[in-house]
Amino acid sequence: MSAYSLPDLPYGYDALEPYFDARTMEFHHDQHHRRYVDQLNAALSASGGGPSAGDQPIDSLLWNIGKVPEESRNAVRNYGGGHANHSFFWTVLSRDGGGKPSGRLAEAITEEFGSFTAFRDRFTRVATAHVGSGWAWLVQARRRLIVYSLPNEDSPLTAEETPLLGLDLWEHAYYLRYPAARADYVEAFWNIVNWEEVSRRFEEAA
Ligand code: MN3
Repeated sequence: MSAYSLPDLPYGYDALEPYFDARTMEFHHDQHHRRYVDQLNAALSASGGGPSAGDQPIDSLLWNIGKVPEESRNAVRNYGGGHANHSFFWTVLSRDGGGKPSGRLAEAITEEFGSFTAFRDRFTRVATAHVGSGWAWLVQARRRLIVYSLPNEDSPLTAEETPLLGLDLWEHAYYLRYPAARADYVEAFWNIVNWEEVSRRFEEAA
């Protein structure tokens, strides 16, 4: 069994300033994300994750979580989820982000939610109202777009749903810059959403 590894951030720690601050990004990637990778590898080498754990991409391990032996399924859900969610998160953020999606994704959002603004309001409400740690998600499932939140590091992939956009709602993601004010963090997030990457994922899932 080979091991999972921490991907590099696709930009510098300070790339998302002033919306996401450099200290939070460094801590979030180098400490939190690394810990999920280490804990996942430790759990898999202790109890085994099935013959192909470690050799298949983390996203497919989660998609097929039913095939993971029961004794390591919780570790895969939590630590594997943490690894997949953070790896995903870094890619849907960009200093050149913000604004609105275009093309087929924009059409699908309008069709599902009525307008881009209605979608953004819904996602913002879900993210702000979520109690405790977790993530807000826009997913593609059975050819529909759905917005919801999940607790802890649960990944939409374990329900065979494809994440298109996600926002980390754990306090470690925002408390340095936005102490106890998640709503300000969610508002800042819209300025750095990498819609090009979200569109690419939508096209791939469609
Ligand atoms: Mn996090």
